[in-house]
Amino acid sequence: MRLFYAVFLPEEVRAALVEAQTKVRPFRGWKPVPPHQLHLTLLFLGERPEEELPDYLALGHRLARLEAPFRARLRGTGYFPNEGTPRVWFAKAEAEGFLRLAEGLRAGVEELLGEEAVRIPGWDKPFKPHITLARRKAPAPRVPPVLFGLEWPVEGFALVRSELKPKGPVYTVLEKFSLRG
Ligand code: 3AM
Repeated sequence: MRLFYAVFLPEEVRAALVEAQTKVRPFRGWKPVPPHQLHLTLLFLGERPEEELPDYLALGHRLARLEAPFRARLRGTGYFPNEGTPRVWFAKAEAEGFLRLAEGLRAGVEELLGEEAVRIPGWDKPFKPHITLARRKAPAPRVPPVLFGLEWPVEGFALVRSELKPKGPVYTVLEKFSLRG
């Protein structure tokens, strides 16, 4: 199972992001993320054996009991990579809480997997809280930045299954964890 932990977004944040996505819609090379799939990845786990699923569920519940709800801010848009040819257009999000959640999940996964954790794709990359708005599949220009002035309450996160299909990934929320710290 291809798994990741993520925060999904309330309707007003999604609406602002969908509005921003109109900037890339004229360019066929940019593939916007469908509105219901917009999310902020806390930790990507990659392909994991199904028997590990209860461990990842338990980790999510344990962390959610420790961490309190928080407010997050949506900043401007940016590109990964920033130099050269971009692959991803994203909206930057800010909150100490995202860092705490990402760090807590990482520590928990490290405890579960030990040395093997370093084999998770992207494990060595620093956590940069962002919401991917569009992926570049073919040549397409950069678009001017969009600034957001939005804050929203983050009350939970989820464990998500990602299935790679020809038309793009399909996400299924396996479990939601409500922050109760
Ligand atoms: O859409 P974002 O950027 O939040 O990029 C993938 C997506 O993040 C990331 O996990 C999220 C759900 O798929 N992801 C996928 N493959 C990855 C990899 N090999 C990866 N992150 C790091 N390494």
